Order: sequence, then C-alpha cells, then structure tokens
Amino acid sequence: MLEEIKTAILDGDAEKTGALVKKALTESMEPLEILNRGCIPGIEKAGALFEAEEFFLPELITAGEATKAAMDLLLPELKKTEGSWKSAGKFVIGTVEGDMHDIGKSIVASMLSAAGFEVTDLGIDVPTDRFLDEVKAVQPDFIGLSALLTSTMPKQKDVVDALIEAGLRDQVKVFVGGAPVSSDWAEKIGADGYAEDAIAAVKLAKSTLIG
Ligand code: B1M
Repeated sequence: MLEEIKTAILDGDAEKTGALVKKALTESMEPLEILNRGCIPGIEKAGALFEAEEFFLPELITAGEATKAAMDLLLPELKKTEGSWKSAGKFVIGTVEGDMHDIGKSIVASMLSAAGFEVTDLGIDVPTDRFLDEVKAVQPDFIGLSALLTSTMPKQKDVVDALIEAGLRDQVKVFVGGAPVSSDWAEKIGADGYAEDAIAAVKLAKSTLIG
C-alpha cells in the first residue's frame, strides 16, 4: 500500500493518491507512517528525478499536487493524535518570501498543533514584514521560518535582522528549517535553533520552554 502511494505520487495522480490514502486510513494505518513511508519518499524521489533531469517542472508540479491531496487527508488526522489540547506556547510559522514550498512547513505546523502548540500558519511566500506584524499582534513564543531554496535562505536572516532592528528579538525564539538549511546556518544568522524535521521542531520547542 505504501509503495502504491509512492508510485501514485510519482505518477502525479492526485485522485489515486487520495483514494489510496483514504483506504490506508480505513485499514487503521497510522497517519504518520503513511506520511513518512509513503508520501515523503514519493515526493523526495520526484525531487531526485528532477535534479537528474529525468523529471521536468510539470512532473514536479503534479507530484507536488498529489502529495497535497494526501496531506489534505493526513494532516487533520495528525492534529488529533495527541488527544486533549492544552496550549504549550504560541508558534507562528511560514515559508519565507519568494518561496512557494508548502509541504514540509505544513507538516511541521500540524505536528506542533498535535503537540499542543497554538499555531498560526502564515502560509507560503511570507514577506519579512508580515512575520514582524504577527510578532507584534500575537506575541508568539516562537517563529518558524521554512526555506527550501538556497536563493530564499537569506530571507531567514532578513527576519532575524528585522526583529533586532524593531527591538523585538528578545521577545521570541526563532527556529529555522528546510532541506538546504543546517544548524551551522542557524548559528551564522543568529537564529535560536534548527530543526531537521517536524519531530525535531516539536522537541526543540518543548525543550526550549522547559529551559
Ligand atoms: Co521545488 N525545489 N522548486 N518544488 N521542490 C526543491 C526544493 C529542489 C531541491 C529540487 C531539486 O532540484 N532536487 C530545488 C531547490 C534547489 C536549491 O535551491 N538548492 C527546487 C527548485 C529548483 C524549485 C524551482 C525553482 C523549480 C523551477 O521553477 N525551475 C521552483 C521554485 C518555486 C518557488 O518556491 N519560488 C520549485 C517549485 C516546486 C513545486 C511548486 C513544483 C513543488 C512544491 C509544491 C508544494 O509545496 N505545494 C516543489 C517540490 C515538491 C520540491 C521537492 C521535490 C520536494 C519538497 C518537499 O515537499 N519535500 C524538493 C526536493 C527535495 O526537497 N528533496 C524541491 C517533502 C517535505 C516533507 O520535506 O520540505 O524538506 P521538506 O520539509 C521537512 C524538513 O525540511 C523540515 O521538516 C519538514 C518535515 O520533515 N522543515 C522544517 C521544513 N520547514 C521547516 C520549518 C521549521 C522546521 C523544520 O521551522 C521551525
């Protein structure tokens, strides 16, 4: 079943991907397992084929759409997984300006919600000022900045710098993530932490709250 989901994503078949995910859920497969062992390997393989010039942009787009079809079914299930909801802190998350990659950021947002954080997801292509406005309005404990392109990673630094300039840097912890991002980069731009995946993001935020 997981292999079929991976293939449906690679085929860019959103309808089939959705039907398979629904079937897996009705057969009591864990949403996180479907995501980690079916959907993510599928979209990552699409990325590798794109890099090898065996896939072109239209195929990458349809593979992305098939993954989104799966996520529309899986993310609400993931959010339910931790049961009784209690706010563990406020978390504002978004993909930085110029970057349209949505899938990883949305997984992180859902896992944080499931872990009890009050999450505001600003979406994709979020201008630096929008993050600042949200810090002023919501006074979150954390901001999560997702970047999937080497060309948009500098926008993460822009947000850190803008927070310093606005005198808001001490009020909020800044975490960064995304495939090209690393802990060295986080340190270099003055972020408070780097998370390689959604589980690491939850752990990092929780450990920061505990101190
Ligand atoms: Co794009 N793309 N893409 N793409 N795309 C990459 C990133 C690329 C590596 C593919 C490749 O060449 N192998 C490459 C970037 C190269 C680079 O900069 N080094 C690339 C490129 C080049 C592009 C375009 C420029 C292509 C073009 O137009 N010529 C274009 C850019 C558009 C733009 O953003 N301005 C583009 C477009 C797209 C699509 C729209 C077609 C589609 C996105 C669909 C969507 O999101 N709705 C897409 C996709 C799907 C990918 C790949 C294949 C998969 C990304 C993904 O969803 N991964 C990707 C290749 C790859 O990464 N292997 C690729 C699965 C997801 C679960 O992982 O997003 O890494 P990820 O998220 C993880 C962690 O990184 C972490 O946790 C998540 C969950 O585990 N994490 C965080 C992420 N954000 C976090 C924030 C946090 C913490 C952790 O805050 C605290």
